[in-house]
Formats: sequence, structure tokens, C-alpha cells
Amino acid sequence: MPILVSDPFLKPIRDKVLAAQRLSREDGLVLAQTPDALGLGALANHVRERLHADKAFYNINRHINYSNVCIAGCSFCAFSRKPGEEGGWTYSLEEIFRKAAEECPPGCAELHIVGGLHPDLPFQYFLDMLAGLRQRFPRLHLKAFTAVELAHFSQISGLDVREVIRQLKAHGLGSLPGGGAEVFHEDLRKRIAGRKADAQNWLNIHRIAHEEGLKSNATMLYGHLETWDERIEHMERLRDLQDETGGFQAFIPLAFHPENSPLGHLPGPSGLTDLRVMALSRLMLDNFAHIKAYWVTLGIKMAQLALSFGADDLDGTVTEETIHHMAGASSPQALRARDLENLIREAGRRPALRDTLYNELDPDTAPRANERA
Ligand code: V47
Ligand code: SF4
Repeated sequence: MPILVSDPFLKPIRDKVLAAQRLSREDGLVLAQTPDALGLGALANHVRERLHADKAFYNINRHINYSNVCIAGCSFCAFSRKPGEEGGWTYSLEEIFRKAAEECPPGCAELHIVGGLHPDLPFQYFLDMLAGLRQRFPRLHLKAFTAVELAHFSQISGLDVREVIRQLKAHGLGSLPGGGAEVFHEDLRKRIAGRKADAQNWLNIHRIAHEEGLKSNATMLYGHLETWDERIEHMERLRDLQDETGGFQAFIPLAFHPENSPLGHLPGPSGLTDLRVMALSRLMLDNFAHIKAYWVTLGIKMAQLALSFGADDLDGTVTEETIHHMAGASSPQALRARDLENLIREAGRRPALRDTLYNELDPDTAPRANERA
């Protein structure tokens, strides 16, 4: 079927997309600014369907935010508390093991574990966390610790990042989530997240993780102070690294939620910006297999629409997410697998239950991976 675009500036880009050619930064800027948002969506949808036909992925997972105590103080963050500040929490290992054992539906296969940069937790706490989880639930995939946390572990342990990753992997780490990327542009990053690993470090830690045989995801936090140019540069830097390693699985644009954060005066992204960023991600990141519409930040309605603007994955049931809900996300605390399936079907797609590494699972026979072996 021909792809209809009304903006004449989109036509040469359409030709490139149809020929599966790489788009340039200039193409990205044209796409970002086109008045033809539906034409942009149609181009992204074309790529999405070329890669995944009518499938849309989801998974059944639980988040554990082991601590919100953090020394970084990023200006967009409503989740963290300074050491000693009211509202801070840090789970004991026993509490973490108890949460991991809580009721989860058939097909649940993943724990997503992240937290703040805690000044006092020793590296051993994280090794023991993984080892204890692996021993209790050997079939559960442990997607844990952002590159920013890994840089922090390197500082507190005195080990280099490669050794940190090797030890975590030996204790049960299965893959890395994509958090902490924010926006790579150096000046902006200094303004919003100046006290944590910089862009080069973030990218290098993912490079090392890929070299050590771990898959990872990548995110971008948008809708605060960044420009389109900075968004596109961010995607290009990820695309370059992916050309080198092939270790990224999914890109997840994270819509900024300003509430309760030091940037609380900002409005956050509009619905149209959500869809443009999604479509642009699909088109620029030609070497990423998956683009996730993370319903927790987008809201369920936008996430469903995003399935026609380039996204092929809704992430998961996400039991007990706190980072975005503390920043005012009005999406539910968790969705049932059935809700995700219905959202996908209503969008004209075929739901595909997956594990963290995108192996498809049969919802009728998939085990509960948090049942003790
Ligand atoms: O790194 C923090 C972001 C990230 C806010 O890899 C905020 O599968 C919006 O990375 N508004 C953590 N975003 C979440 C994350 C993630 C989520 C789901 C799946 C995966 C994956 C990764 O959340 C942080 C930061 O970029 N964040 N505060 C906020 N107020
Ligand atoms: Fe700490 Fe992460 Fe929040 Fe930054 S985004 S303040 S590193 S918890």
C-alpha cells in the first residue's frame, strides 16, 4: 500500500524509508517538525510492520525499587530522597526476596530491579541480592541496575566497571535496563543530572555489558528542557553504539512527569510530542529491533495509540512501579496481562507474550518463573 504523505519535504524521506536506507540527522529534523504528523506516523508504522508485522509484545513482570535514597539529586526526579531525608526507604534482602515471591500470574518471567545511588549500601548487598534471588527463583530473569548504578558500584567497590559487571553476572544478573540515559547532550545533562555518570560513561558501560554477553535497553527522558536536535543526537549516539555491538534490544522513550520534582513548573510533553518522539525513534533507530511504548509514563491511551506510531511493545504488567508514580503518573499501579492483550487487540495487533530476551511464550502453558524450582 502506498504511504500517503502531504508534506512535500517528507517525500524524499519516504523514498529512503521504503528503500530501508538510514536517515540522517537532517532527515530527523524534518520529521520532527513536519506538520504532517499522520504521514510521520505512517512512515514509522511501515517500519514497525516490516519488522514485526501485526505482533505487539508484552511481558509479565514486577518492579522492585530497592531504595530511593540517592546522592545524585537529578532535577527531574520525584522518586529520590537525600540520605536521612523523610520518605526514604531501603529494603532488606529478606524484604526483596519476599516481594519476589509474591503472587504473580502464569508467564511472569522478569524482575526489574533499580534504585537510587545509595551512599552506604556495600557492593556485597547487590551481589547477595542477585545470588539470593537466583537461588530461590532460578527461572526468573533478573534485569537489574542501570549504567548509572553500575558506575556507582564501581566507585564504592574500587573495582573497574568490567569487573563489577562480571561479578554481578556471575551472581545472576540477566540483562541491564535502559534507565539513566536521560539526554546525552553534555550541557543539558550537566544541568539536569550533573552528579551522575556522564553520557560517555553511560554508553561505555553498555558497551562493556554487551562485550560481556549481556543484552540491554536504552531510554531517553523527553519533554523537559531538551530540543529536537538534542533528542536526535541522543538517538544517533545510541545507533552508533548499536552498530558496534548489537547488544541493545529495545529503545524506550520516557515521557517526563514533572509533578513533585524540582522541574515541577514545566508542563511535560503533549500527546502529539509523545507520538512524534515514538515515530522518530522507530525511524532513526533502524538497528534497534524494538521500540517500547511504556504505558506507565505514556498513559494507557497514548501507549495504545503509539502501537500505530512505531511502537511494537507495551512493556509489562509492572507490579509495584514507584519512580513514575511518585512523579504524578496517573496510570494504574499495575495492569493485568488480559488488559494488555485487550489494548493490543483493540489496536488491531496480535498480542505476543514475551520474556525479557523477546522469546515468545505461550500464555496457556508459560510457568510462573517465581515459583521455587
Ligand atoms: O532513569 C525519572 C526516568 C528512568 C522521571 O529498560 C522519569 O525495560 C519520567 O529506565 N518522569 C527509570 N521519567 C525507568 C526506566 C525503565 C522503565 C521501564 C522499562 C525499562 C527497561 C526502563 O525513569 C530513569 C529516568 O530516566 N525518570 N524520573 C520522571 N519524573
Ligand atoms: Fe537518583 Fe536516579 Fe533519581 Fe537521578 S533519577 S536522583 S540517579 S534515583
